[in-house]
Formats: sequence, C-alpha cells, structure tokens
Amino acid sequence: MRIVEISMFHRPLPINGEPYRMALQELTSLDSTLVRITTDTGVTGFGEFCPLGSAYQPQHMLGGRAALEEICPYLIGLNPLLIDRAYDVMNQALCGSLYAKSAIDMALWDIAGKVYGARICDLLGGAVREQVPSYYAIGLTSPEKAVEIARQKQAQGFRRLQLKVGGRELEEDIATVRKVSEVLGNGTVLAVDANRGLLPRDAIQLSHACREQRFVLEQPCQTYEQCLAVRQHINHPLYLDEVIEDLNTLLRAISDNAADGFGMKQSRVGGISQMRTIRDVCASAGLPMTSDDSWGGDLVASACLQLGATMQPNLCDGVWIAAPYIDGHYDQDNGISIEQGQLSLPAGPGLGIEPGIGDDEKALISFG
Ligand code: 0XW
Ligand code: MG
Repeated sequence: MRIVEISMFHRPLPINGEPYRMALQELTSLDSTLVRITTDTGVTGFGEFCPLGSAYQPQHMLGGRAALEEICPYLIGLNPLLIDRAYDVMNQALCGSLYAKSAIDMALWDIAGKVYGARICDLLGGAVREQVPSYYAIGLTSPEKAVEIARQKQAQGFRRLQLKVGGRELEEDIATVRKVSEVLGNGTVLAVDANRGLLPRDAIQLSHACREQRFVLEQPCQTYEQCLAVRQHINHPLYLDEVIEDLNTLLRAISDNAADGFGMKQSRVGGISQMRTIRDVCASAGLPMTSDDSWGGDLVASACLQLGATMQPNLCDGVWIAAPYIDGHYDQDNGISIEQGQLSLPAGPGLGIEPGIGDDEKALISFG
C-alpha cells in the first residue's frame, strides 16, 4: 500500500453568536485546513488542523500549510500504515510545526482504521466507554452572564465547566468566579482558565480571594516557571495547558510536581500518536488530563474523542470540542455533537467521519 496523493482544503469556521473571548484573544472566525491522503488502493484518510487564530500560540493557518508543503513531497510513496515511520520522515523533512504534522498523523490513523476495519479508539487499545463527557468553556464575560451560561449548560447536562479569566480587572475575575461557584450543582466541577493571562501576583490574589470556592486553576501565568512559583502560594490545584508543548515538557512538569493535571491539545503536541504517549505517561503518574484541541470541525472532534474514549474515566477530565460554536457539520450523518453533556463515538472505522470534500472541489494544493 502506498500514498499516491496528498491534498489540502480550506474550511472557514465562523463562530456563531458572541465572539470567543479569552484573556489574550477575542475570536470571531477561525480557518481550518483539511488534509486528504489518497492511497494506491483507493482508501483515503482525512486530517485537520485549526490554530486558534495567529496569535494564540506559535501556530497559524498559512504557517501550517507552508509546513505541509515542505513535508508532503517526502510522504508520497510511503506505506501509510507505518505511521511511526512516516512521522520519522516528517521530522527529517522539517523540524517542529507539530500542529501541521498532527493533521497528517490524523489522516494516517484514519487510513489504518479503514484498512483494519476498526475505529481509531480500538487501534489505541480499545474504548473504555462509548460515551465520553465533554465540558463547556464560558468565555470572558460579566459575572451575571457567566452565571446565566453556567445554569444553562448544567441544565444541558454538562458536569464540567471551564471559566475564562484574565486580561481584565482582577476584581471582575474574582466576582465572576464567586458568582459562578454559587450556582454549581452537586457534581459539577469548575476549571478557572486564564490561558496565561494572569500576572503571578494576580493569580495568587485570585486564589486567596476565592479560597472558599472549589476549582482547579488552569494555566494562570505566561510561563512554566511563573506557574511553578505561583503553585507554592495558591489554595487550589493547578493545571498546565499551553506550556506543555511536547512530551519532554510534560515529563519535566511531572518530575517537578508542577501540576495536578493538564489541559492537552492534540495538535500542539503533534497528533494522535503523541497524545497516545502523553495519555499513558499521565496515567502512569496518576494525573488527569483533557483530550482537546485548539479548534476544528468534525475531524478534530473525532480525533479528540477517539483518544478520550480510551482514557480511564477518573483520569479523563473531558473532551472539549468546538461544535457548540460552529454551525453545521462536515459530515451531516456522523458529525460529532454534544448530547446531554456527552459525546458518542462515531460507528465507522478510523475517525468515522466523511468530511464531504466533493470530487469537483479544487484543492488549495496537491502533491503526488
Ligand atoms: C477550552 N479550550 C480547550 C478550547 C480553546 O481552544 C481554549 C482551550 C483551553 O482550555 O485553553
Ligand atoms: Mg486551557
């Protein structure tokens, strides 16, 4: 079996409703890139990457596409089932750009599932459960609006809420955390996520001011070292997200006892293959993580869900997907939606998603 063609396609993902506000970004539309890998047997696999805009992390749409233009010629002719070998070739062709490589990795896993007649979760050791909890991220907003959303999302079945803070007056963050905490039902847990937007002094003051409220404080400050220092002075478990850029930084964080859990994004670390290892390392350390990505449609959503379904429930803090902010699906029949706060694995092999790329759709670029 050989790769004979790799093509890229653009999928605009406008955000429905309010802009998506975090401490350092406000987003109204995202741009996703789909990758289609075609083999000589006619089996095709699909992947996707979708940076959270151009300023969130060192990733952006055009940079990812340029990285794939550099990489793809080296992949033509390879056996797509030898995923680790193909990844070696990608790393020899280009250093870094893990977010772009994640889309190739995803498509290769999709092909493997279709060839072996198995869902990706079952190639990753098997699903522990067929439904996996999602969680909802409440963007930066007023205390009153945050309370309204918290009530609404709990009524919809979510049992984990993430509340964005940072990038504004500390008093407003404190008021919002306190007000939302008051309306959390039994069994609903809260993550307060600053996406690196709090100064160390403010992260410490937020934790002290809200010492009566139960939550994990996620990625409060800009750097790993700042979070490590803040951890010594706060009253809440600390999660790391953006600074865990690869397996090595995860191993360092575990060795330093720097975190009580992790918000993990598949594209940041390089794809399903890397998230599988991170899953196992976190499990061996007894530390929970989420199985998320920055953004994306049904392909990214399925990839996060496939991995999340294989995680032990007590170590899986949920699978976040962007579907609530996206109108429609790539796959009208099998698109990934949240029902009662839960995600259900698609039945089909691989990702179980056909992204609806028409035969007449012109690719941004094709190789092979
Ligand atoms: C909530 N997320 C997983 C989605 C956005 O990309 C931000 C991210 C986070 O937790 O930082
Ligand atoms: Mg986060």
